[in-house]
Amino acid sequence: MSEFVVHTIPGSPFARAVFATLEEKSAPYRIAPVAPGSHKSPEHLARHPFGRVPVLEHDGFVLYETAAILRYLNRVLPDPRFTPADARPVIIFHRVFAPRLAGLAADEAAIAEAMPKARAVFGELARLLGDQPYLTGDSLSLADLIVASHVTFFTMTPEWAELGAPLHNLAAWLARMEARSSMQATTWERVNEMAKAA
Ligand SMILES: N[C@@H](CCC(=O)N[C@@H](CS)C(=O)NCC(=O)O)C(=O)O
Repeated sequence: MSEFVVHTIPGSPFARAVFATLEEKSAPYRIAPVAPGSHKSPEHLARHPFGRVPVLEHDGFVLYETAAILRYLNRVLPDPRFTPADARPVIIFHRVFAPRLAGLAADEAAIAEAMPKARAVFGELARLLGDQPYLTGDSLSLADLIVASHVTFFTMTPEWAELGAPLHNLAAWLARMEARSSMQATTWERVNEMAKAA
C-alpha cells in the first residue's frame, strides 16, 4: 500500500477527519504541513483551487474536499468500510481558531448569532444518536469520525456547558470517540508534532 500524504495546516478539523479515517483503516500516511497563512500561495492553490485544507495526495493523484477524500479512502481502503455524513464549525472558528492561529479576540456577536443554529444542531445530533453507541448504529462510521472531529472543539469553549454537556448521550459518545486510538493519535498536539517532524 503506497503512502497517503495529507497537506494541511495542523489543527484543521477537516484534516483530522482524514487522519482519523486513515488511522481507523491502519493505512500508512504522513502530513505535508501547510504553514498558516500560506494556504493561498501559488504552490497550495495548485493543489486546491480555493486555497483550503486538507488536500490528499496518493500515487500522484491529488484530491481536495474532505467528503470526497473520505469517500476515496473508503473506496481504496475498503476494510473496514464506513459510510459518510457531515458537520459544520462556526462557533469554534471564533472561539478556538481565530484566537489560537491569528491571535484575534473571539467575535462575541458572531457567536451569539450562531447559538440558535448550534442548539438545533446539537439537539439533532443527540436525537440521531439516541441510545446507539455510534451515530449510525452499532459500529463506527465516517459520520462519527467527521462529527467527533468537530464537536470535540466545543469542549474547549464555554458554550459546551450549554450545548453539549447537558446532552448526556452525546457527551458520552464524544468521550468514547476521544478514547479511540485514532482520535488519540490525531489530536491537535499530535498533528503539530507530526508537522514538526515532517
Ligand atoms: N469544504 C472543505 C472545507 C475545508 C476548510 O474550510 N478548511 C479550512 C481549515 S479547517 C480552510 O482551509 N480554511 C481556509 C479558507 O477557507 O481560506 C472541505 O471539506 O475540505
